[in-house]
Amino acid sequence: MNKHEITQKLKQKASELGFELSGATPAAHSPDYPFFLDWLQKGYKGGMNYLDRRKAERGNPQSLLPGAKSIFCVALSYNPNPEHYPLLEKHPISCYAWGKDYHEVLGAKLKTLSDYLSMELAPVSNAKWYVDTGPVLERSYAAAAGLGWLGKNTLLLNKKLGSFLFLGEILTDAELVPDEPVENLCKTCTACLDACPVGALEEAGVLNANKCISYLTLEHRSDFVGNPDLHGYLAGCDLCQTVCPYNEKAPAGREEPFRPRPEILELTGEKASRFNESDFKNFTKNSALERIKYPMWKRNTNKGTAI
Ligand code: B12
Ligand code: SF4
Ligand code: SF4
Repeated sequence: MNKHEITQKLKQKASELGFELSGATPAAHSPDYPFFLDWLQKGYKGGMNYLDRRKAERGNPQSLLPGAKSIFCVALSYNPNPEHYPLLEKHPISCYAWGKDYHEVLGAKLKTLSDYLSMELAPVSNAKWYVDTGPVLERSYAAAAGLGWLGKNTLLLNKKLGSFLFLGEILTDAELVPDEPVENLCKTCTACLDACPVGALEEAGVLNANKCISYLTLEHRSDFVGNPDLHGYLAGCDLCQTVCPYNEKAPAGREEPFRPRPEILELTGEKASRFNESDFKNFTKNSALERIKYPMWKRNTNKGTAI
């Protein structure tokens, strides 16, 4: 099979698996890598030391898969249903964690896709897939592969589907036909910069994690320094996405497992603050929230919620 056929069949399979977007880009150093290094140097990573530890790999896909020629990027929408959209305004859990853990959902699909590539389409090739946790500049490669552009809130944003998208990718030593990046359509809009209540978006496309509610609730492991306002959030933050005009127009995601679990629909601030460790474990089981530790949850609930 030639590279055109392989790429076309891979895209078709990605679509059959439910991925709304897919595209390919060469497995080269990302031109955005210097921004990443600069970002680390400014201390904007907060306490996420894992970003520092594997920084050399993040800039070089060859170190992850020697001989890699292409990166096949995919996106899966978790944009809420219209009936659940009003929850975005007050729910203390960000909608990325309303349903099943996206690492599991995308991971299962990517494994199937990766096996299809390396066993059927290009049988002598090697492939490695990642969702979120690998040392890959996922947004930069997804943008290079034409899945969307990097919005001023730093999120990968697609004209039709918005930014409530999870990303994943397959590194492969098979050659794929690359896609072209798309135009950045943020233009003069500054809705996300204006909406961030804590000034975490220092400038367009630059997020300072030390101030970001998403970082503070999900990633900051110890007691808070000072008295940050979490604006009613207990886990994650959606404020710079809910205001984005492209999300307003985007269709709901089709993935059933991302719909809110009953425990999410029934959650109140009072319930959340009364969870003992075992309630908390049940509540977070199989969701992306499993990464939060109970002391972090208690710390966050002490700040209060809007419901
Ligand atoms: C660390 C991390 C975080 C940190 C830091 C976020 C950040 N903006 O950097 C925190 C904990 C705050 C976070 C929060 C969230 N995250 Co997060 N996170 C990551 C992770 C693991 C690494 C991102 C990273 O490297 N950041 C460092 C910065 C410098 O890199 P970058 O944002 O990718 O920026 C690139 C470009 O923008 C460009 N660039 C940077 N600055 C500039 C400046 C200029 C002028 C230019 C031209 C270019 C440029 O170069 C950079 C390097 O490639 C990725 C997974 C991955 N492996 O990539 C998920 C990821 C970015 N997160 C994701 C999600 C869903 C979220 C949340 C929505 C979760 C939530 N609801 O709370 C929020 C969104 C907050 C936000 N506005 O970004 C998704 C984003 C999907 C999408 N549509 O973009 C990812 C891709 C995970 C996934 N596989 O789906 N996250
Ligand atoms: S996730 Fe929330 S706190 Fe972080 S940049 Fe966006 S609006 Fe600001
Ligand atoms: S709110 Fe406006 S500036 Fe921010 S990402 Fe969306 S279109 Fe771009």
